[in-house]
Amino acid sequence: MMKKRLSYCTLALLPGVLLIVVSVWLNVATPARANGGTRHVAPTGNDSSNDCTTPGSPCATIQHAVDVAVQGDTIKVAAGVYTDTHTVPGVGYVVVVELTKTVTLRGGYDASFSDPSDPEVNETVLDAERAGRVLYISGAGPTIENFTITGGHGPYSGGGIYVTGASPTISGNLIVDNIADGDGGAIFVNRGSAQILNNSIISNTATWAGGLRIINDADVVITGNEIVSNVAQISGGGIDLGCCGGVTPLIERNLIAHNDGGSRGGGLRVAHTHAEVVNNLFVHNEATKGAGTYLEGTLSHPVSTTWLHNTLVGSPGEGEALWVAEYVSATLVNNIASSFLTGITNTVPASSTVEANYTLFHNNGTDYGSGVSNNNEVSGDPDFVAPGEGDYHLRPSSAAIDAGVDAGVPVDMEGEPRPMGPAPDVGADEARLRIHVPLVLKRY
Ligand SMILES: [Ca+2]
Ligand SMILES: [Ca+2]
Repeated sequence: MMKKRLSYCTLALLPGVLLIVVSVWLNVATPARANGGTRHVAPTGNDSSNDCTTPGSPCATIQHAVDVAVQGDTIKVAAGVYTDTHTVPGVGYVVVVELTKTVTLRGGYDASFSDPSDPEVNETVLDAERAGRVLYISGAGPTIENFTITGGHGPYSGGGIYVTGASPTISGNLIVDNIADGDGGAIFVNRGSAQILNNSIISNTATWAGGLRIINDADVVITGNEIVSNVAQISGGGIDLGCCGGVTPLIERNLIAHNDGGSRGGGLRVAHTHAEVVNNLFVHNEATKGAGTYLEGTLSHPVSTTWLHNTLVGSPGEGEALWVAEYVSATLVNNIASSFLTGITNTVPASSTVEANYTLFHNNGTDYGSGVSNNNEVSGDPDFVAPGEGDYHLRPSSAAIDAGVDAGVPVDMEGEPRPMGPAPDVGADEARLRIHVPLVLKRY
């Protein structure tokens, strides 16, 4: 880059004839740009003797493009439905795509493969048709974005996407209607790390963890997702974090709504590990214990969790925003718990502590029980804009506005700056400043 810039500067100073000579030399010296870094896949394509590098002659299957790709390649996939399941050699899993190299896999293209891709217009569906999982990722750091991932069936863990010992970025996908017989209907992450960003994770089912299952100290970031209507029979409807406390997964700016966690943890279950939970909106999740969230540790793997600026809304007379079982240390600052049977319940005060600061409890049967240290409580109506329509922004009359304390969170659930006005708002939304036009400007 530096060299190129230097060439332009030098050229500008040269007389015309010399300029032509140099230009000709540059043209000769610069090879035609190879297209090897980009591969192309379309339903109309052909895999036979095809390295997928020519947009006009794409490959037919994503797996073939992955197999011929090298580290760092981008594989562009055109709109259509891809159902080509096959067995991963050595592992025996049936998948649509196996990824063991660091490539970018991106859907949402039209037949010309021109950027940017648009999955809304060019829906690119990976459908395992219940023959196996959709994606199996191990030992690499690929990016998977702008796909619809559906029809997956995990014989045990991971219905849609199975990640083991890898560090993928999974971004902008619709992950819908996948099933795991065991845990992780949508995504299962074992060890490694994963960035799970801005996906819609909807209507996936499993025995444990209907949506996301994270275990064995996988260092995950779960940000900006819609995690809705996932079902677990036993625990963790939306997200289920498991063993072992070596890392602290971050759950930030997600909508976690209408998930069913069976016995424990409708929206979220955190068990035997840590979690930082920031700027999330939990709405109408269900479980026998902990409709919003269920926290449980053991003596050897206690739970330590920090909750900043979350809004938890239940169905009046049902469930708990937060159910705390044994060996939990929970610190809460600037949260809203509204319309639950019980806001926060600490069922084992002998081994668990809950410190709640600047909490707005509203419309609960009981706000909190014994074993909850409640300080600087905020009282009043959060006065959401239109909860019946899923709009949990704060009205100007909300008791949550400017009622919080600086918790070091610089944005709100939608990425707007925090604080606006004199102080941070309690809950996931920071209400936009009302603009007061100064008198002097009103004259003009
Ligand atoms: Ca404010
Ligand atoms: Ca806002």
